[in-house]
Amino acid sequence: MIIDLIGGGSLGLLYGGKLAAAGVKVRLWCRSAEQVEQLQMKGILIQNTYGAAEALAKPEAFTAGVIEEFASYWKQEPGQWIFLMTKQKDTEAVCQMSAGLLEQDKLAQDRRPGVVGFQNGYGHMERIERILPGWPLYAAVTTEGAKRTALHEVLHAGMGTTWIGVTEQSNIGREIAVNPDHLVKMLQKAGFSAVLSNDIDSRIYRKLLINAVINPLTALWDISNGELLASDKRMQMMRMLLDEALVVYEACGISCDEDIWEQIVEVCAATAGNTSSMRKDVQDGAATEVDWINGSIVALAGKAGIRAAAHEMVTGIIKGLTIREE
Ligand code: KPL
Repeated sequence: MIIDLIGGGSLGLLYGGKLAAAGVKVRLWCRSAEQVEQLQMKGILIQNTYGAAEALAKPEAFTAGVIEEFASYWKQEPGQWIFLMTKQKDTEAVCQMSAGLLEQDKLAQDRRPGVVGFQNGYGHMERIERILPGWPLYAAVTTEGAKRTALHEVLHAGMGTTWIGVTEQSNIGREIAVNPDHLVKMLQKAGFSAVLSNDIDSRIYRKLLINAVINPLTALWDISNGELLASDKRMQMMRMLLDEALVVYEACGISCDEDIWEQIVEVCAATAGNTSSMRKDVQDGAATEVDWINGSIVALAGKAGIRAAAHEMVTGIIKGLTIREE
């Protein structure tokens, strides 16, 4: 089995490194030639929170290349799975490129690899399906905590679970899907807690709430996830964002766990020292995923004919913090 992981960020390094170290054939496609050079020289090092090496994938254990090379490698030796581990904003371009893989291929139908979208937020699976109609598409939701610390190094900040499943709106996955059992076994072999989910939509909606509360506030105040719990004022803001999102969910008929507030507090505590992905993007001056996180709550509200003013506001403020998003 060959797995093509697209995106050399924290998740790409974590999954790529652990899978390669466990003997799974992986190809990691990155944006920068500099990162590829580092990976080819040093391999992938995964460190645990005690500063020890949790896994090391030697350079010869995997293939690293720039994204532009992906199609030509794939044509020589097709892979069975593509993990989309790019940010939301890059996902469509990567899918367009994947669509091109099978253009000339007479056996296209049989050779379509399974595609797994790991993005935060909501709405991406619909967009992926528009670009890759008829492909076996899966959504993954993960609670793994990871932080890239160098171009070839990642800190495994918290062990989590990865759920993989077919979303409700997907009209193809269930019939022609590449069987994911083997993939889940490979992930388990590599040390991940991975499970097949027949209710991935609930997981996506739950994660959306967690991200819609934690991410913009940590980015705005430039604090770690745990610091959100350090003051009543901060927690009131969290509660306000959650309550507004819950009104939107109810208006849309989306059900949600009764203890979602407790779950959010627990995520903050369990990832106390972590920098949320949105805070990191703001720190780096990079485009954030706010449009797909808080912006999704605003869009869902719009569909239900109501407004989500607080989410609208944080979306605007976060976008204002990074020039490239203006
Ligand atoms: O998923 C996350 C993110 O940073 O995007 C959380 C759960 C907030 C952990 O940092």
